[in-house]
Amino acid sequence: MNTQLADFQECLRLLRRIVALVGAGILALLGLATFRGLQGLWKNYNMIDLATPDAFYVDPGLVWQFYTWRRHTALQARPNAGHAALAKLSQLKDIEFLTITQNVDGLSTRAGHRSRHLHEIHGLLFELRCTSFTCSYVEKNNVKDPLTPALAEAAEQFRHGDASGKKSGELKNLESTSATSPWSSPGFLPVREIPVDELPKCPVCLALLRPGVVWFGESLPVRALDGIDDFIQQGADLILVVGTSGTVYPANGYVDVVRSRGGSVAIFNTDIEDDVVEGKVPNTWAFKGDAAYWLPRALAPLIGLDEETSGAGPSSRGRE
Ligand code: BJW
Ligand code: ZN
Repeated sequence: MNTQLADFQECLRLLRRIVALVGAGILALLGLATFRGLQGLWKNYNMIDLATPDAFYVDPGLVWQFYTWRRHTALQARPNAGHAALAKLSQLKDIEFLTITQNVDGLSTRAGHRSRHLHEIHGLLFELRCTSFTCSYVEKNNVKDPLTPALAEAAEQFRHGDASGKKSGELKNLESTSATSPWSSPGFLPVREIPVDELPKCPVCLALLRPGVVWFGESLPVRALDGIDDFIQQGADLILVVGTSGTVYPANGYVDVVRSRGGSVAIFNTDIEDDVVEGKVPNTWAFKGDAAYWLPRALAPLIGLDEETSGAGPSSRGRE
């Protein structure tokens, strides 16, 4: 039993303005890889190195194969009890609530999260943008999988739980965690070279399309940043910090802003510093374990705990 749960829940009843900052850990046990954890590899590439404009400029075929895998795995995944808990919070009438998600998988929306209380600050896998400076083509909610025939292998190799595209027996030889999930990284397998004209093209100007996500060095959507600033400046009683390493700017700044304005912090993560877990950091609660397990339980006084939020699958098991 988490010793901080009762204390958190007692305070929770008094709070009216809540922010959630969400990262890849909310879906880690669904089999989707986090960026900086042990699974943060795609083939022999560090996922972080592929999330840059430079990587796309140098080898768009490589980066498109990576995002084909990401799109495919996100389409296969289903929102979990953590997503459901935040979605329920967004639907409450007497709580002012905002979710800032760094995730690009669209799972919050699929869980029923109210869109006006949700900012997807790193974009979406299912949005496509033209790379030409003179063209403003943007396509939303494109779930075609794969986007072009040349990308079929990057998606297809996971469709049957066979990350290698080879016979299932050969999968065991992969040097990665890939054998544990049909969605995990395909390990150190070679990447195909795909010519640019076989990649997704803009229907307006025929330039290369790119995923509508925010890479390092790129600016975040201004409307989202303004919306978040407005909300936090009016005061937030609490920030829920859910499954994020807090290493990426500007998302990582929101915790300190809320705290400096008198708000409390509740951390849901498998990896939390001992001081916080031991309750030594003022106005900070720690729920160490799977966020998808702890989030609905911690928020139960506000959202109730039903089948949807309690979660029945293995993804919701808590670890303390
Ligand atoms: C669990 C769990 C379970 C596991 N339950 N928990 C120096 C040089 C260049 C740039 C910079 C610089 N200093 C600062 C910058 C700015 C840069 C930045 O922050 N860099 C730092 C890395 C240093 N930021 C930017 O460039 C941003 N733009 C910007 O700032 O523009 C202005 C500017 C430009 C240049 C200089 C200065 C200003 C844009 C950032 C865009 C980030 N994009 C990505 C990719 C998105 C597309 C995609 O998904 O492919 O966003 S990177 C990646 O990191 C992704 C994530 O959203 C983001 C955050 O990761 P997250 O979610 O926290 O995942 P992990 O893996 O890090 O953590 C998982 C956590 O879960 C861990 O804590 C686990 O313990 C936990 N966990 N299982 C609960 N079951
Ligand atoms: Zn175009």
